Amino acid sequence: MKMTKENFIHEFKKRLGERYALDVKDAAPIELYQTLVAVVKSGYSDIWRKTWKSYVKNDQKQVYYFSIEFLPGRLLKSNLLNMGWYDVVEAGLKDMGLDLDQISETEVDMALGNGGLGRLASCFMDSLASEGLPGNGNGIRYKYGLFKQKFVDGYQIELPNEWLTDGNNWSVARTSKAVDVLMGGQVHLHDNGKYYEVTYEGADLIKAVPYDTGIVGYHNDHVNTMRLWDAQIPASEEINYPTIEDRRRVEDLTSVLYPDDSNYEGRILRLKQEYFFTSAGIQSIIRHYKKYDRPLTEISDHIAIHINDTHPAMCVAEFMRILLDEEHLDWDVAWKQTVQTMSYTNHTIMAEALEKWPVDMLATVQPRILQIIEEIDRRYVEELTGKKDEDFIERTRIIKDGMVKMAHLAIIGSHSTNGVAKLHTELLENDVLHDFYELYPERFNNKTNGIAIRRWLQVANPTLSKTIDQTIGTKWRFDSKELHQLAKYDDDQALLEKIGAAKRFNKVRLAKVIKEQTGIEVSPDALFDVQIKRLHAYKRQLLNLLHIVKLYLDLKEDPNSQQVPRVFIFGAKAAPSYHYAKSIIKCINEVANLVNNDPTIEGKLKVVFLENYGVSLAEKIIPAADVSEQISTATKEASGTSNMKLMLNGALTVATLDGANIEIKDYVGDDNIFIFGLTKDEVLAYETNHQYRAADYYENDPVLHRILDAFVDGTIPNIEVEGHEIYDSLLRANDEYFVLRDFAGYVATQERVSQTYLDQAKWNKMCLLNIANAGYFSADDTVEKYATDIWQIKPNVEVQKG
Ligand code: 26Q
Repeated sequence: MKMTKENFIHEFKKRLGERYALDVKDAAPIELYQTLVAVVKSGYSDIWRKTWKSYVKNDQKQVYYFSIEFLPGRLLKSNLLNMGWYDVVEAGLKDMGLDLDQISETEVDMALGNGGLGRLASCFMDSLASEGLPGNGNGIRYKYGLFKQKFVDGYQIELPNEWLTDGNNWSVARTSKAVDVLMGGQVHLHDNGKYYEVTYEGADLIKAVPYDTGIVGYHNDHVNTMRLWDAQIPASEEINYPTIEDRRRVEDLTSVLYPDDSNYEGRILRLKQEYFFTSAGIQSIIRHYKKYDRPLTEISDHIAIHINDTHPAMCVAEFMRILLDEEHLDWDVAWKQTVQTMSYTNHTIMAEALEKWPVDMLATVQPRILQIIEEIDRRYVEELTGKKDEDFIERTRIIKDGMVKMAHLAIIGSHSTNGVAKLHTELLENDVLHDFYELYPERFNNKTNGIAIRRWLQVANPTLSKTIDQTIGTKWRFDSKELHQLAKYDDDQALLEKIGAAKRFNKVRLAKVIKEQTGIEVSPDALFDVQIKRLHAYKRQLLNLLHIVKLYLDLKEDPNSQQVPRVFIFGAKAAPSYHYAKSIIKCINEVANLVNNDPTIEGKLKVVFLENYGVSLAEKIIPAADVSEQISTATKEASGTSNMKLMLNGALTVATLDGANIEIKDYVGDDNIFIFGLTKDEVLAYETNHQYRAADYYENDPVLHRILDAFVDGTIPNIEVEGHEIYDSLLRANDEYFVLRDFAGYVATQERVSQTYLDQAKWNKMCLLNIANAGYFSADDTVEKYATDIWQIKPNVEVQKG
């Protein structure tokens, strides 16, 4: 994709004229943005078409990544970068008196995900394309993205996120590729001697319309597709949807993204969403496969389907349904193809997040799918009877006590189950899924998560990127493991100073954002201590808050006590129904008010909770972070991915030995990370022996005692209710996540952090070594491992890399 500055300017002006009959100087930001998107899209559309054609021509095996969430954020800069147009377009705009940064800010984030899982899916989309791999996304085009968060009196309130109001400029509706999804009603089977004829009575017919977005690979003339489905009323069915309510029922299906993560609620609409995008995706895959007259008995040689967490686990049953009911394959033949085609990633071990759906509910949503799951379950039990004891079978079967266990369906119906970090996979094998590991050891494997280095370093942090170019050249931009070359320069004072200067530049930039959004003044000389992730008890934002309250009380007692000024920065959304998490938000906001407005603190301590955390805000916070808080209770965070993004941008990690933190530690070495807290074995021991008594820590540690009292004695104002809730969760409910147990270790570690920060040369050296080792967490490498070990797909033969 070649483009010169002159051609770009010409093309841009021409389109602006055609579209809006406007000159550059008269155009509004949104008009400039939409014009730019049109130019960019026309720049890759031809290659998009050719990429797809080449898959067909070469009969390449393709993977379809099924995920109920995708969280791409903004696409403009990332597409420009991947096309190799970034510098030319930036310069061309500048010549016209325009600013790329400013135009880019006009783009509304595509926020069709909650957090880690959805963002991972989007990093994988970028990497699949950039590796030239034949990979497609399959998901839901929600009308409303994840809610917009506002704080009113320190409380979170949720506003609708109407991201489609100006139309989404990147996607194309492919009405001609729509498929029909059947839901509800009753199903009848008639044995005609050869197979069962299946008829549905009183079912709803829903038209699934795909919206395709091009996913541009990095400098490789390769564009993949992310396909998101919208639910519509079929024109022929007007008669069956006579009332507004009837029509609303259909539209509601793809209206909102469920805002819960790590905690599932058994809502029927959610189950319908899961079936809707699963069925639409599977139908369109099989329809396309059949166009080329290949036998369905070999389909697993040509396509792979990935189940991202259990949300699309009905893929297993839907695939079987089509092979059985529509293609009339024998059960055993169909089952073999299904298991060979499917693979599954687990993202959590927390019991409350594991999906279990009532049998009755599934009967209402899709009775035929329930029948097929019942038959899979029956055959599973039959097969194991006599080989395994009854307990084992009852523990592992799919349907138990009137509930369908989706993880069991995904594991039994696929050839691969993977965890997302070494520790997490180990826990799956030895603990949570141990029975299945015993049964199918060859199915289990680890794939440690990775991130799109392009977005999280090249796009988000151009200043640091340039410094890296000047030191080791630009090869790292194609293979991020090359970042390790930086390690050789760990005594190069000039470079260390430049790294420090880049950080400072980004801190000034963030300080401006903070001032604009909150009115709070922060000094870029202070240490920026960052915790950005969903709000959840296990992630322990509360531990961070207790430390802040300690620093505040110390400063009140002795104004000279604290050495290093710190700015604590939070970004976090709580699920709207998660009461406790919302109380923690309120408490953080009230502590912030107290600290920031206390003149005796004199800016030695600031607390900033930025509203509406998301991908675009992350792109501003991460490059400016000095410290990365990764402090979940060991065993609870499957992997984490913000830990990788922050490390890549030269933040030093304060961490428990949880998720991918362990692998970060292994790469950077003990001297370049701050580790504290209970280990996995200690946590598991407490959870079995029940010998933890949180109150002991309150009673025996006077510091902790005072801090906790501050939540209930008025020291922190305006949290009469929430302060007691938190106090009670720790002392009465015995502190489920061992916050008090880990507190002393955490404080001691934070003191070491402050001491280290005083020695800027040492600090910058540690930053450098973190950047140098972050290249090992590239999603490019992660998807390559999925491609070889799980999907058995190869890069497009026509791709030229580099
Ligand atoms: C399920 C059923 C009904 C409603 C909602 C849900 C639901 C939605 C989202 C359940 C879970 C999620 C999201 C989970 C998630 O983001 N997990 C994170 O995945 C990351 C990528 O692997 C890991 O890095 C994180 O450790 C993990 O918490």
